[in-house]
This record gives sequence, structure tokens and C-alpha cells, in this order.
Amino acid sequence: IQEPQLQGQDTGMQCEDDRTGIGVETLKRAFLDNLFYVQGKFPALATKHDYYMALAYTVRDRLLQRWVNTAAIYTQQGSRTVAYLSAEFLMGPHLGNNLINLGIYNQVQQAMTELKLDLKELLAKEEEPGLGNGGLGRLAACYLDSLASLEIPTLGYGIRYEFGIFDQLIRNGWQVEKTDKWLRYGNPWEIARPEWAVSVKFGGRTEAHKNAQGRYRVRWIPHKVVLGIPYDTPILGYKVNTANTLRLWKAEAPESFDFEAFNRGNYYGAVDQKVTSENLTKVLYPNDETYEGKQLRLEQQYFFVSCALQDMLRIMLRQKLPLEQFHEKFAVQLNDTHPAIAVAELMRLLLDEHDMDWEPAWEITQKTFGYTNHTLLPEALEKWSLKLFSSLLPRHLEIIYEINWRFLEQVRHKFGTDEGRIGRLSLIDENDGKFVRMAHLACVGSHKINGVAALHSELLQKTTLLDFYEFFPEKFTNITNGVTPRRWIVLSNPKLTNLITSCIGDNWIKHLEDVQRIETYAEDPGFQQEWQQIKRENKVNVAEILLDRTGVKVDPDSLFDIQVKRIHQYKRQHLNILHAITLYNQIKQNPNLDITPRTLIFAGKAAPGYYIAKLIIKLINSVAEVVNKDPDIGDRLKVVFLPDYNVKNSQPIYPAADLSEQISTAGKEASGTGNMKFAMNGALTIGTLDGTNIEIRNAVGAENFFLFGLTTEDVGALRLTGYRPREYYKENPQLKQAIDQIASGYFSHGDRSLFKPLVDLLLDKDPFMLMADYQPYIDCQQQVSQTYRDRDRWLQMSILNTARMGKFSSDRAIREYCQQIWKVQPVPVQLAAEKTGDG
Ligand code: GPK
Repeated sequence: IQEPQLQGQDTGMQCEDDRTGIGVETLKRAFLDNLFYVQGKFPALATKHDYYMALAYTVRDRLLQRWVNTAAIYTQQGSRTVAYLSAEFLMGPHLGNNLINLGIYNQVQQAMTELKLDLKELLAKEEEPGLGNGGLGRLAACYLDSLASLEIPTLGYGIRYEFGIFDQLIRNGWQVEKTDKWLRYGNPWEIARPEWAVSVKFGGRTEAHKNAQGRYRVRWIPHKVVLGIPYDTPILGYKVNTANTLRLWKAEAPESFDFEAFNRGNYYGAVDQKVTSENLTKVLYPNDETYEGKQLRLEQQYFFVSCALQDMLRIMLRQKLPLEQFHEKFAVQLNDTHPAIAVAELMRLLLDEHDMDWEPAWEITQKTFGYTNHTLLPEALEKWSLKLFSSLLPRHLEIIYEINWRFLEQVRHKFGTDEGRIGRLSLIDENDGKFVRMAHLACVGSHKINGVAALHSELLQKTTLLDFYEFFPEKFTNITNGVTPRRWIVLSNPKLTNLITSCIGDNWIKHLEDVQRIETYAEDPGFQQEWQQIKRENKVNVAEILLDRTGVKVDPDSLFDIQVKRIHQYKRQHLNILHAITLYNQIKQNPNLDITPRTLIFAGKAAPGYYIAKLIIKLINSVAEVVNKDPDIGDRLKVVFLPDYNVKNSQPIYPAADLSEQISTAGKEASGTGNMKFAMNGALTIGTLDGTNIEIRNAVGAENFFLFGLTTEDVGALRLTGYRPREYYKENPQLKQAIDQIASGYFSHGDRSLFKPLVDLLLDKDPFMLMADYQPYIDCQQQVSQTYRDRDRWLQMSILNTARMGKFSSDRAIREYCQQIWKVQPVPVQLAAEKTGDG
């Protein structure tokens, strides 16, 4: 397909192609060429952003060669393909990652240096596509990296939000949201494919008709139609030629202009339809783990799911595959229930648009889908009121009723008429008002259902999805999450990468289990010395960032104690703050106290409508203000809130951590993935027995993990026996002092009303049991401080953490999905040049 090209070194004899060559001279030439012909600038007038764009296009050219070849091979071979459906893809900046995966980071760095440019500065110019809220969206991004690296044919399907997750400013200690205009300066990583646009229907009514064989069929007469335009981004694997596709859909009006309205003299009316259609993909909903029953959100979900399934049908037709083979061509994964309407939509497409009968269509549908559940929190479980659902998707509601009717018949057949059980299993919730339960639709319509950590999968089966587990236990499985070592070690922590590679070679980057081989150096003084040096340099780097962004000066020799993640009550950032206040009080009471100096770093966004989460941000900043300016405290304690946590800002953070805070109430954090990023980079964890913390602790060894707090069972038992948070407060003077200070305005210039809602919540209800876990947490932190003073012991623990994190590579997770759920095989891609071996 692609003409053969020279790779590698420039030789005097032959000249590399400017679009594919990777020698330093070629890269420089290609870069200047792109500056001229793409940006229309010469160096004297070029801005940093122009240089970034020129470099992005230079890298893109090298991606395209692999992308086009990959597409050709998949088309030729009709390869079985994973379709990963996700409302969120939190990709992070593309440039650095593509340099790593192409294996040209060093050449490009040298090329830029020779042109008197700083690669780091150019990397910093990229606006990241923040098309996700947190863990769920970032997991999708890590999985795309692993799928490409493992050479698995994959299409990621999602929404091209014009505005991603808001930018966070901190004003007077409060979060302020600012629109994320990530597309403002253009996006060099995407290519629009208007030729593959599809139509998506909404609203209206249905009517019966007879098909050619005289069988009843249903026709949907919609109220409106919206166009879906695909925008494709190449996803290159690590040091392979596989470049898969992330296909994101933008909504447009079918006719960008309503000429009838225009001719009637209604210019504004003519443009109106365009505006309302485009609203569909305007903005990402910024709620993490709470659903909001908004019509626009349901429209977004249906829109991208319908686009994706129609696109898959188009691919099948082009490859001349019969629709009966849909489940053989595509393994479709539902990333949570956001795309669960796909179950009904595939049925509709097969039945109504392709004239299939119910039974074969239903068999294909069930064999096609897998469903990943990401949370047990009841407020996150999506349900749509029948009123809204039927007005927007009347045909889908009919199909869901039919699915439900047939399903409940089977339930009756297996368990007899147990009305309680039937009510609990029904796809329709009739408890107060009527709702469609999306998790139920996903369970019934999928052949596999998985949780994201061992504990989480167990709890799913024992609680949230117990009735489904009893009905079809064989559908249930666990796939513990993972993260990609390419972005989260190689790109984020180049110094550590070089040290590890200098000891054991670079095979660990593709096979993270191999990193275990550094264990032999865990007690080697020379290695420890280098390990410590790297951690210190990474901390100095973050200290500079903190000074620049917050004005707070921190000591790189203090213990960097870091909690970065979405702000949520169940994640308990406020427990961490109670520890900060406790340390502060201890120093104030004993000004000569010889404590281990600490820097507490926080970052994370709160959902704009989540009042208590926003108040927690205000509390962190208020405590920081008092602690940081108190001369009695000095360098022994600093508290910093780093604004605008996102993928880009997080990358320097993980490598700089000594201590990783993973302190959710047991049973509430499905998995966690930040916990993995920290431990891989040599941070020790202080954590509860929750989510993947349990598996991390098993892997690194209990002696290398700081465990505290209630277990899931304890939490349940305590709740049953009657939990009285105020008792803990009354009986614990340190805790009482800290809470009283918050209540009395000590951190709020005497304002007693500011934090009252938070204080009342903690003392009266304390739904996440901070009061019960406070003292065990404080005691465990004391252990941390003690251990940190034993430098050699700490270093050994840190090295062992990195060495034993092999299991938590997303490559392992994806191999499990491939074997247990998707039944897909790798399809290696060779470039034409490699196949023919000529120049
Ligand atoms: C789970 F349900 C959700 C959600 O709406 N958003 C989200 O980020 C997270 N998650 C879990 O909270 C994490 O524990 C988990 O690691 C992550 O999904 C990926 O599975």
C-alpha cells in the first residue's frame, strides 16, 4: 500500500523520505518544511505554538504511514476487531506519547536542540483533549495504548466534545470553572471523515408494516434527524507498526442550512436547526459517578452508540460479510452503562433496518457485547424515566419491553413466580416512578460482565448484581484494571526509565513483569543512591511547578505526601486534611518537636454541582493558608493545592511522590488506577483495603505497604450496629481539637458558618466513616514518618514497590480481556519496506 521507505540512519548515498525518515537530519528538514508549508511561517516569525504544530505534523506523517498500512491489512484480512464504546476517552497530550511509541524521542530531542529549540517547551504547548472526567476515561485511554501495542485490531468509539472537562481555577480558595476550548488552535492529531457520516434519529413515533414475506415489521418515524461526522485519531502501539483508530463523532445538522426557512425570510430560523443539532456534542458532562437525568445526556449516549453501530455495519458491508456474522467480526465492549443503549440499538438495526427475525438478532446481540461495571455507588447507577425515554427513543422502549418480557419469562422458568426477585431483576424500575435500568439492560444483553478489581467483582456478585449473578453466574468475571507503563513510567519518568533500562535492558517496557529483575538491586547501595537521586530530582521539578503555580515554596527533602484524584467524599480528601491539622497542632503544642518534615500535595476537580466536594477544596486551601504562613511551623509542614489537575499536569506528579494516599472508605473505590501509577514510580502507599489497593499490597508485600482502617465487612457491621460518629469525636482529644478548629473559624478568619455543613455532616451522619478511621489513620501516618527516617529501609521498600508492580500494566489487563471476553488474536502489521526488504 505505502511505498517502501528508508528507515534509520542517513547515509551519504541515499536520502531518507521527508515524511517517514527518522534520522536527525531528515527530522530537521521535515520540521522546517512543515513550519513553512503547514503553518506558513519562517523561523523569525514563528511562535512556540507554530513550532509545536510543525513538530506535531512531522510526527503525524510518520504515524500516517503506519496507520494507512494497518487499515489496509485489517481490510484485506477482514480481521476480528474490538470496538471499545466509551462516553469518555481521557487521552492526554499526544505528541510525547507518539514520540515514545515511535521510538524517536531522542532523535527528535536532538533535532530540536540543533535547531535551538527546547522539546520540553514545545511539548508544553499541546492542549490536551480532556474528553473525560477521571479514572473511567483514562482507563479507556490506557487500554487503547495496550490494544495497539499488543497488535489487536481495535476501534475506539466515542464523542468529540467541543468542550471537554472544564479548566479549574482557584480563586480565594474556591474552585472556579472555565470552559475548556481545546480545539481553539486546531487539532493536528485528527482527520475528519465526512464521507462516512451517518444519520441518527430522535423522537417521533413508530408504526407497523409488513415486509416482503408478509411478516410484521416496525418503522420508526422520527421527529428529528442529526448527522454524525467521524473524526479519526491514530493510536500507535509501542514499537510496533499497528496504528489503530479512535473514532469520535461530532453532531451536525443534516442540512447546515434550512433553505425553506431562508426563503420565507427567516434567516435566524434557518440557522437555528444547525445550532440545536450541534449542541448535542458541545460539552462533556462534568459529573463523575453521579448521573443526572438530563435529556441532552441521553441524546449524547444514543447518538454516539448509533453512529458506532452503523459504522460497524458499514464496515461489514464493505468487507462483504453477512450480518449474521456481526458478533464474529466485532467484539463490542460497553465501558460502563453510558453506551448500554447499544443493546437495544443493535436489535433495532438488525430487526427494523436489516429485516432480521428476533431470535437470531438477539443471539447475535448477546454474543456481541461485554459490559464492564465501574462502580457500586447507587447514585452512579443510570436510570432514565420512561417519560423521557419514550419521548426520545420510542422504538427502543418497545424493544426493551420485549427483551424484558422474554427475560422475565426465563426467570420465572428457573425460579418460579418469585415476584420480589422479578421486580428486582426487571429492566424497568417501578418502585417510585418508572425508569429504565441501564445496568440491567447491559447485563441481559451481554455475554460477559466484569468488575475492575477482585474485591469490586466480588461485591458486584454479592450485592449490586446479586440477582443477575444467581441467574447467570457464568457471565461474571473479574478483570483487574491496569495502566500503561509507556505514558506512566517511560514518558513521565525518563530518569527512572534510564536507570531501570541500564540495569535490565528495555524489555520491561513491553513486558512489565520483567521489571521484577531490579529486585536484586534493592539493597545495592550504589543503586539505592541513584534511585534516591532520581526521586529527589523529580521532587525538585515538582517544587518548581508548585512555586510557579501557587507561590508556595516547598522543601524537596521533605516527605512528599500526595493525593491527586477527583474530589469525592468517598475518596476522603478531608481525612487527609484532618491529618494535616493534627500535625499542625502537634507542632504548635511543642514547637521544638522533631517530626519528619512533610509536604502535603492535593489536586483534583470537583463536579460543579457537588457542593460538599467544592467545600472540601475550600477547606484544603484554607488550612494551607494558615499552615504555610505560620512561622512556628517553618519547613516542617506545607499544604499545597495544585490547580487544574489533568493528564498533562499529573505526569510530573507521580514520579515525585514518596507517599501515595489511597484512603477511600473500604468497599467504595471500585479499583483506583492512580494507586498503580504512584507505586510503579516508587511511591509507597498508605491505604485502606479497598479496590486494587488489596492486590497492590499482595503484590508488593504487606511489609512494603502502609495499611490502616476498617474493612468492607467492618463498615457493613458498624453501619448495622448503629454508627455514632460524634462518639469518636467526643472521646478523641486530637480529633476534637481539629474538628473544633474547623467549626470555630480557625481556618476561615473567624467565619463559623463556612464549614458548618461539612462539620455537621461528619458529626451527625459521616457516611464515609472518617471519624471511625481517624485514629488508625493518624497512627499509620506516624509509622510512615518513622520509616521515612530510615533512609535505606525506605529506599528498599520503594524499589520493591516498582519491581513488583508488573501485574498492573494495562497490557496484562488487555490480554485477559482478549482471552476471556473478546476472543481476539493479534494481527501483526508490516510496512511495505519491511516486507520487500528493499529500499
Ligand atoms: C467509576 F462509575 C465510575 C465513573 O463514573 N467514573 C469513574 O471514573 C472509576 N469511575 C472508579 O471510581 C475507579 O475506582 C476505577 O479505577 C475507574 O473508574 C476505572 O475502572
